Amino acid sequence: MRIDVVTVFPDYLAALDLSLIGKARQAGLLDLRVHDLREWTTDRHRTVDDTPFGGGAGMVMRPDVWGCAIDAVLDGDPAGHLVIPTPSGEVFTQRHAEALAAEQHLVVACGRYEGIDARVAEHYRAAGRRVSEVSIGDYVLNGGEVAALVLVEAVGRLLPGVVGNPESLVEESHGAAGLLEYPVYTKPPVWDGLEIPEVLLSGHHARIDRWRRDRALERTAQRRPDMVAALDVARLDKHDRAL
Ligand code: 6GU
Repeated sequence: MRIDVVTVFPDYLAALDLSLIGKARQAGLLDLRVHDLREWTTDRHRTVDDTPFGGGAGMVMRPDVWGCAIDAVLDGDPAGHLVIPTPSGEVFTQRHAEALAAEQHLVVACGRYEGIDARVAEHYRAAGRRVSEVSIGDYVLNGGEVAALVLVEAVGRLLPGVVGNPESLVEESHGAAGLLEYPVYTKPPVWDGLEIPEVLLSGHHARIDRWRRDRALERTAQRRPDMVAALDVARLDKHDRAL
């Protein structure tokens, strides 16, 4: 997969050289290219923003500069999917990550200030392109760069070969079960006077599975009642329902 990120702060994305995503890039599983939006400015001051029509505080990013940048990184690729991080977007979930991981080419346009002139999204939609405006949660950041980091990591780890053991992707929170993950433990078996749940030492796989499912249900009910409400009742067993 190819991902182009366009930003006025390319250094913000340096973290994508590290860890699993950094390795995926080195291995050629992810072709990630970070670009400075100012490359596509034409004036002496390399201006990317201006005052909002209609008045109000802050600055808005100019559509002409963005149009040149996006056209350049789309590279004539009809498969290029434009992703615009914005607090006014749809809330980004694991379902969005899965859908984006199936794409061949993403272009992530990071806005700053009060955002990007709305005609940019409109222009690319009118041209028949897929455009996703996504928020990473109900709070406000100063720009789309941190959201781009979140997106690239959430999507990148789903690409074949990026996570060493694909089984790690099966049981996690926000996975197919629609539950948060159960609590996990490792050595030492006693730490600070705290023991691990005895069942995990039993070697009894059916009992361990049951215990984990109960804890996942319990945790989800406490922390995310919205996720419990969305569970498909037909897929719960009688133990689940008793909880
Ligand atoms: Cl994608 N951008 C900004 N600026 N703030 C946000 C966000 C994005 N998602 C949540 N808050």
